[in-house]
Amino acid sequence: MIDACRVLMVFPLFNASSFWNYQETCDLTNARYPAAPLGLITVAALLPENWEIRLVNRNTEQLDDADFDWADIVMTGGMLPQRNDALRIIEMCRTLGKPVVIGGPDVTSSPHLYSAANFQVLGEAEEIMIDFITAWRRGDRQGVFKAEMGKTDVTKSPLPRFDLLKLDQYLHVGVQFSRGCPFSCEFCDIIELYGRVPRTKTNAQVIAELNALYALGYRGHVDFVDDNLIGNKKALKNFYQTSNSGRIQRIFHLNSQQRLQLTSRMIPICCVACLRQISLPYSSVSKVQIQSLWCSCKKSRIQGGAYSRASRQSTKQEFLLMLALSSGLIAKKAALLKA
Ligand code: B12
Ligand code: SF4
Repeated sequence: MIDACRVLMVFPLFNASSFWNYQETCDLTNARYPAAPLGLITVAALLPENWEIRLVNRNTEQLDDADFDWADIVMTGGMLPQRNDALRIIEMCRTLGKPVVIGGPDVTSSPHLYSAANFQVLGEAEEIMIDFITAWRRGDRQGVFKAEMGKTDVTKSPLPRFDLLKLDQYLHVGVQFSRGCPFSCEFCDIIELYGRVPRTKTNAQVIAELNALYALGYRGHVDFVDDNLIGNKKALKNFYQTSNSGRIQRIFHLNSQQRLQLTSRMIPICCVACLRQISLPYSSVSKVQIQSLWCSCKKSRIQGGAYSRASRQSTKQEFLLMLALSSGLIAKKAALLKA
């Protein structure tokens, strides 16, 4: 049995032209990249404790030959706009004779494009990483491991290894409450990757994640990276009400990306839980519709900034509406909720 193992985790570069790189915002705030690699640090937490792990994010730091020399194995992967660099990393590994494992949403969607990797871990890794570890310990040097889509029990998802991050390099750090979405927008991969039934972590799990960040000295923004945060409104409401009593809500600014299924009841709950900004991506709607939506938000005294851009995934228009929940509104809604 081979046990000790040095794992080099490499988060591939995003395509340079992406709107989501927020280059100017990063320049203004001295951040190197907006978001941290939550997928890889979750996988890191699934590896045996005695395996050594080094994480290099190609969007924030240099990857050197010395990193490869150190490693017994390389793990990489990400989403579609990282594909070019992920393939480059696989090529480097092949040239240097290092076994490479690829995982994440892009290889799950298009495994045939990544056939040069030694191992493919397809889908959510929580319940199948153990199969890879067993195979590696047995001496296997190639294999494909596939999770049943939408079935992974996220209540068993480990606390991500936030300690592997250089927290000052990011605009925000992701925390995930749920996976899966009950909707089926035609351009979106979510239901094929994570299924139609929202699966939520327990409140204790998410609070433990926020506390872990706090214990590491992190005081910045937390981004709730759910596919559809309000896919299971009952669970979310329960979570927000639980987190309301803790110190967390006063320390962190929680951001979230979600669809406008926010009922008038959900907005005050989000406010009380200290959710400061909500991004609402819309597809297949007209500019007139989005403007009228923005106006109605303003009437409710929610400050908004609207951005529009052409969708990369379909020929239809895609809009992003940012809602900033002001502190005055938060206080007012909090008082209303308590009354
Ligand atoms: C937060 C998020 C964003 C954020 C931040 C992104 C970032 N840099 O982290 C923002 C809003 C910026 C964003 C933007 C975009 N996103 Co996005 N995003 C997400 C979201 C909702 C969560 C990502 C996350 O943190 N997940 C939590 C972790 C734990 O899950 P995970 O990454 O899947 O990791 C698990 C497994 O995949 C696996 N795994 C992951 N990596 C690895 C590596 C190895 C080696 C192994 C073994 C396993 C493994 O193990 C993990 C545990 O199970 C996902 C959907 C999702 N549920 O993941 C979409 C998603 C990744 N995004 C997607 C897309 C398309 C985009 C955009 C292109 C959208 C657009 N039209 O502009 C842009 C591109 C961004 C860019 N910079 O160019 C797609 C990718 C599809 C694909 N097939 O690759 C997804 C899947 C959503 C969808 N609609 O289907 N995104
Ligand atoms: S609501 Fe969002 S996550 Fe759900 S299918 Fe539509 S775009 Fe995808």
